[in-house]
Amino acid sequence: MMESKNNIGDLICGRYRLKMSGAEFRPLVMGVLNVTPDSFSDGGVYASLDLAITHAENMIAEGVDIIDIGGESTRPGSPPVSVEEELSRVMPVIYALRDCGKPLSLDTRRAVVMREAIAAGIDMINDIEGFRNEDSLRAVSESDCGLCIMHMQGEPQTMQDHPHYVNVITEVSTFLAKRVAAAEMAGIARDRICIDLGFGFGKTLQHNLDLLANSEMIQSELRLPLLVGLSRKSMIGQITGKPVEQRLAGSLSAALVAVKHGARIVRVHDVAETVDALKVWQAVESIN
Ligand code: YH5
Repeated sequence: MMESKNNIGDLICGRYRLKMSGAEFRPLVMGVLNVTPDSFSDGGVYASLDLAITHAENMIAEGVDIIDIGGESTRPGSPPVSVEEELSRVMPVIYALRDCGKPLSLDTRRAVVMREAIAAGIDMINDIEGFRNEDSLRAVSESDCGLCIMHMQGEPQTMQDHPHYVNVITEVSTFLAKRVAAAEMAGIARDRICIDLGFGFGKTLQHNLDLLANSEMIQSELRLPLLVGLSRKSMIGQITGKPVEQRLAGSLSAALVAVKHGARIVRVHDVAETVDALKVWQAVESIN
């Protein structure tokens, strides 16, 4: 039988094997767990370990599939966080959630932080720099954790100043293909990798929309599962005219649009609402 263009193999991440297509597949929800005291998304409420754990427990009760722990804010204007500070934020959370029953992802750009998290049993590393630092590829190659390889143009502090592409679709997909090849060269099996177009990371609204509309094509060309992060982002604000605290409806719509365009994993702040939206999607997808 001919292999369908939508057929993407399972994603191996640490202790877990996640189905990415076929009859048992449903789009997965990655819940954002910020442990940054300066985070706009939780206003410092989750600065303490106890509150981060409570947030994680709530997400689990709401049906989260993957928990994405982040200790470094990459918002333009956020103060840089030292390695020690990042470690002191994320490591206690990783230890506390280690046996929560859900795959744990860590949003970090630092190879030393990756190594510590891998030693503590993290299941996935989510690197917004796409593992461009060769030391980060070495860090993950010595483990069996999953990788999320994301595209970003420029650096977080300045990336939204003048985003520029001749062809955003080919530039982003070529970048991802090169990073995937580098990961494979470093001994990382392809079935450990998912890709992310990096919405809002050095992109105008038009760039974001072009990428979203062409997500399915990029995913089928690279033949790797696509993870999409649109939740609460400026793009939603630009489209709806709403401030960050009023972007829930826009974010839910964006999650459904992403899934319509092939996304296998959606990274979101509002887990309960996204799980419901995707249940409605899935009810129609799984007839017969
Ligand atoms: C992502 O897309 N994003 S952190 C600005 C906002 C709202 C939210 C102004 N880490 C991604 O969530 N990892 C982040 O409003 C990510 N993909 C992956 N893989 C930025 C963020 C946000 C930024």
